[in-house]
Amino acid sequence: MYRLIILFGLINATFAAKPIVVGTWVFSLGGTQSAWNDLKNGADGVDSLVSGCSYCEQGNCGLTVGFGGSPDESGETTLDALIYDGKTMDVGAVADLRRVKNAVGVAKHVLQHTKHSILAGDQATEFAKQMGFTEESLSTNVSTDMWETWRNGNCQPNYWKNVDPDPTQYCGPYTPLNRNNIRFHNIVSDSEIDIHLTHDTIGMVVIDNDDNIVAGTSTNGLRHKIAGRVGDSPIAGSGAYADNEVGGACATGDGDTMLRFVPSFLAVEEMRNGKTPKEAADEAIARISKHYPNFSGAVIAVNKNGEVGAACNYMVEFPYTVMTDDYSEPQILTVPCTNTPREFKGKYCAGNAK
Ligand code: SD4
Repeated sequence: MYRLIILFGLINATFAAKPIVVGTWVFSLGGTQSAWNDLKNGADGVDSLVSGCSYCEQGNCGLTVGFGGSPDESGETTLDALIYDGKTMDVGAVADLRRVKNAVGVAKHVLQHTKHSILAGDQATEFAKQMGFTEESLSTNVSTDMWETWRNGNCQPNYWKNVDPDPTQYCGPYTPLNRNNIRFHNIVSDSEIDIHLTHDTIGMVVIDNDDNIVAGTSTNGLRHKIAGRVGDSPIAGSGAYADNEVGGACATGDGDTMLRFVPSFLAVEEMRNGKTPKEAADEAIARISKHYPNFSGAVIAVNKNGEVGAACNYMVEFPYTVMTDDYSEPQILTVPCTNTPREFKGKYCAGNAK
């Protein structure tokens, strides 16, 4: 059994170790272990992070990372992934990747075999095939059932606004409302979508044996997203960010909202300016919740000394996993969230339910 450590506010005092692997949500335990094993076998930070996120992409982390989950409005599962190398300040990412399972592996090829930072959509698939990846369907019976249930339920919930027919009642295709009828707020806000069922991402920060810091993500995004939607996870500074001079950070949650605030970049910059990882994560979350108090999400920050902190909003608590030389197996830490809705109190958050 993994030990559950609840260290509200004491996290910085407890972990200050290198090398270190940190992952989002309880489901990252296996990924954190996989990254750690590779690190101890001499792998560098990039390869360790790829190992950890790939473990999740193989179907080991529930339905929100990798194939077989979060079908978009057309029924297809598409993937976003990012690697941010804090030594070279170089990025490899894929967005809206189709029909290739190992998204973070493709992101590594973008990092190491191109001068670009992000490749997207079908062209990312063509690139992946050139790099030797297999093209295969990312749908399963489960994702097909999910999609059919959604479709038969009048496509509820969905992410449209200011369109006709009324997206809160009907499926598309939609046309834009004429100017006079537009309501200047979200008809369907994030808080109306079931945040416990629609999303989760593996985010990871690794400090390797040479003190190099790498951060990254992998996700299949939001369930029922509009086809072509790209979230925060593959966006540098938003899904993840790293700088060997300071530390690394990664994020999970309502990506459409979070990417507007580049929270991983902000967390690292706050650490650069002297904040502890916990204070930096708090600031990154507070910057978003000031404008969107009902956004659901979390940020993990790790400084170059291997101190860890996390913060979250609109959940009960946020669990994440940490592995260092001090432990024989990855540990689960939990941090309480800001703006927890009263009706959530006493319930587990999404990552625990996996
Ligand atoms: C996204 N941020 O695509 C991802 C999903 C996620 O917890 O992390 N959910 O918006």
